Amino acid sequence: MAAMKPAHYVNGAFTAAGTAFPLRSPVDGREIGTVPEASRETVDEAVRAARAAVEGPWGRTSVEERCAYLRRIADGIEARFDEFVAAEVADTGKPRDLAATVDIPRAIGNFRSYADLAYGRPERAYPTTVPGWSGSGRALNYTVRRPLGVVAVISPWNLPLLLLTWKVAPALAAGNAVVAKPSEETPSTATLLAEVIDAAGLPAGAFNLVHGHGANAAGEHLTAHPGVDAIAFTGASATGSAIMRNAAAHVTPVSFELGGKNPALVFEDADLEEAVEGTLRSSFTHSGQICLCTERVYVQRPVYDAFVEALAERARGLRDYGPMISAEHRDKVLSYYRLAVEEGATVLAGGGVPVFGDARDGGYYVEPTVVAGLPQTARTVREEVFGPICHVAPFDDEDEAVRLANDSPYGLAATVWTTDLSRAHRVAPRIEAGIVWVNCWNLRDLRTPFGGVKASGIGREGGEYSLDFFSEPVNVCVKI
Ligand code: NAD
Ligand code: 6OD
Repeated sequence: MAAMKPAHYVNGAFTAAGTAFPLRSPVDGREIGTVPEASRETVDEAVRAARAAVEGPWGRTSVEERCAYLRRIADGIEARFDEFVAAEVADTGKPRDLAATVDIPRAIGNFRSYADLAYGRPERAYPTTVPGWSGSGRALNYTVRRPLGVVAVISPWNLPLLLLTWKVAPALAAGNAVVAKPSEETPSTATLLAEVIDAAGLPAGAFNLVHGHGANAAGEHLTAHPGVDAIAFTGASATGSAIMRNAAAHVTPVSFELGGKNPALVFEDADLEEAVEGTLRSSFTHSGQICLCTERVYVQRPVYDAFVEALAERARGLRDYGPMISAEHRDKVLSYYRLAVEEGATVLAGGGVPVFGDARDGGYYVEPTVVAGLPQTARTVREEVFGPICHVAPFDDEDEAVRLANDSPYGLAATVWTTDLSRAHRVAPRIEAGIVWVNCWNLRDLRTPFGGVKASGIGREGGEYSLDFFSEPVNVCVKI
């Protein structure tokens, strides 16, 4: 494959300004391209271009025009589908099938679904009567929504195009101009997206892309910029705190989708085979590098042994999995594999580095891992690993299951496995999480609220929730 050449896209023009840093394939550690690091000046130029777009032709577009642009962008990604898939696979090392069935189709879906939603969105009106008011005392109140202005979008490396477009599409639909910074690990599909947006003919400055690192670099220059009106961020909780400290200086609103330590509850009445298969998917899809992945599994005691044996056996049999994103992340995940043992865990599957006997041995792979036997206080049970590891523990009754699920600093997603519908409806609302799946995992409807509680985030995105975040309601009161 040709070397990756990510470029910034600022004010409708591509530029590779800035010092270049290497891009490595997680599959074998080879250098596959270089990425330009945006300087403070490049970021500033992008923010100024975005401001000019909001105050210029982009700011005067109607919702119908913006939705037409969104559909053109979706068509543009679709027309270059294979290129997008290849670029996502090259940057992340994820199985091609995953990129071709989830990442790229979902990115297309993000543009189409926000075009549908923004176009058909009703606003409220309130006919008002105020008795005793001097005059008629009658009025019509109605609400209109205005864009926020210049929006910064910061995205992570695990689902690069999916999570970038998940924010860019609603931000543009609502009429904002965007300055986006994708992860330094995965710049390629973002660059292709800029090419598609350029070809779709959006006015210069409506969408800008800058590459680079986070702390003390492009990410921080952008999120601390006084010209930014809102920040939509997906990434680690610690990064969210750092961004929030900078945002505080200008009281910039934030929407945060952060880390998780997601529980799965398997009740004795669950379809055990489904629960094992489902947990295998929820713990090991994309090698555990999805914020929604299960890292804590609680199983009701009568079916505990059978479940654990089946899950460990299936985990040991996994073959077609991708690497960790970087050597640094691989080392972090392996440090948790060692910590689990130091804390007294029994390793039931994996626990090390696989040997393939080919080029992948130079890559950043770790084995899918199942451990058991740790107390709830163990760091392995409390801290997000963001890799293919889950800890399994028993519980006795519903109350204990809910208590264990909620005993976490995080609260993003949970999974409940049961054939008892009443139990499902009883347990789901008691779990402190933004999303609870019953007998399924990551079955997504893009209109639903998405986000977490506690250290897992601030606010909700998805459907109208995103359109709400990316706009301000203005109430107009007209006297009758
Ligand atoms: P990260 O927080 O290290 O980086 C995310 C993005 O933030 C990158 O673009 C990075 O360059 C930028 N960044 C880093 N420091 C910054 C700073 N000080 N100021 C501004 N920008 C900065 O996260 P990651 O390693 O890319 O992704 C993994 C993490 O993201 C995990 O914790 C995972 O749970 C979380 N995540 C959450 C969701 C969700 O929807 N809740 C989705 C995906 C990933
Ligand atoms: O599916 C989504 O919309 C979404 N935001 C997924 C996030 C996954 C986290 O890694």
